[in-house]
Amino acid sequence: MTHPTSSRRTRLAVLLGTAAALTATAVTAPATAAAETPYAAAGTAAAIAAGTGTGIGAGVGTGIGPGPGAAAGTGHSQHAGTVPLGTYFTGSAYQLRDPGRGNQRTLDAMDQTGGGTLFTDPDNDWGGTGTPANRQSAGVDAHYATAVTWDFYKGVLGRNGIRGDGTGVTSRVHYGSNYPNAFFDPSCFCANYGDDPVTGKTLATLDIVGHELTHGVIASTAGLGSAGEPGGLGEGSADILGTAIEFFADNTTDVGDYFIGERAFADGPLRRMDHPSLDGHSRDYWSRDIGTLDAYAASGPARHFFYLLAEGSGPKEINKIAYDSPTYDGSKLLGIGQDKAVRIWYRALTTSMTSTTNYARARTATLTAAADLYGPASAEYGRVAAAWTAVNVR
Ligand SMILES: [Ca+2]
Ligand SMILES: [Ca+2]
Ligand SMILES: [Zn+2]
Repeated sequence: MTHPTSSRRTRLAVLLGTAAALTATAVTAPATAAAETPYAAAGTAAAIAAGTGTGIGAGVGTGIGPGPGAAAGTGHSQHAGTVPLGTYFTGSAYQLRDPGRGNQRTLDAMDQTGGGTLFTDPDNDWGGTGTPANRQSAGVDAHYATAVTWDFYKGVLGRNGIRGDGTGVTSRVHYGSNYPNAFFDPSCFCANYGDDPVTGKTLATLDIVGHELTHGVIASTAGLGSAGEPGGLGEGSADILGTAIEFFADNTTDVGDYFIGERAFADGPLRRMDHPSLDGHSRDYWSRDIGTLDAYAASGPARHFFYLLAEGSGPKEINKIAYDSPTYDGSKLLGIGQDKAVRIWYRALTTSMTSTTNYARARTATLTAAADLYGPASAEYGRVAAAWTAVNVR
């Protein structure tokens, strides 16, 4: 990637994940640039359909008069091709509401910053041809990615919803006007996604949805602050889980990668994990001043740690994308695979980290998690230590 433009820099700086952050952003950068922007294994698509499909839809129009209930829809998304959707049949129309996943709902914010209207459809086929010309299509992206996120957290990590209480979030698309950003608001337990003014496309991609909903997980677990090193670890956690969710989706249109937001913007990814500083903004390694930087720049070492732990250092091709991850001390690292790396990070996040966790304590937290999961004498434990050292956290 090339050097970021100043507008890009602005966007990086405003890509925040909380309501408070949004307020601050709205004050400093109003209507112009950015108001705010940020899953799945083989079988996810099938799982989504299987989890909600009861065959109710098939009875429509037979005169039998199928009752209300869960249904299996088909969505035409902007970023992820044709996808299955968990929907609800009221008896006369379908809603973008997923009874199989805590009644997660998706609303059209109608370019406003409050309220919203639940998407409905007469035949359970959503999104037209999957372009911004059809208002439903953005809703398809959000509803699908939110379902994948639910399935990832439940199926892989054993977490029952974002708060762990089985409740689904509300998603709002077409949030604001020319708002190329996204954020999670714990107060309404809702995630909001704008549209990129350049392309008109929604920001509700798999990795950004996974990122934002992970802010909801963080809010109900570690509670990492939004500034300093805890802020960097919070944004890093959201990128780490968001990336794992994108890989879990196993989507053939939005293929798994170690970039964040690569499908959301015309000018390429917002951030990357193998070599964070290539975005012109993020740090690759921990340094004493890192807590004085914005949370995105400060999240670089966390992202980089995760990449090194999962995939190792040096040149590597994954899903036909070339990476080359450096280390602070020139060390050569072997990865333990993304699945183990995610489990270690998630356990550390939900059992050890707190609002004030800094990088040094994150190292300790992940070592404890690796010892709990794989044993204190395991190769995994040793590689966690080596990956932190490789980003200068000792
Ligand atoms: Ca991708
Ligand atoms: Ca990505
Ligand atoms: Zn964020």
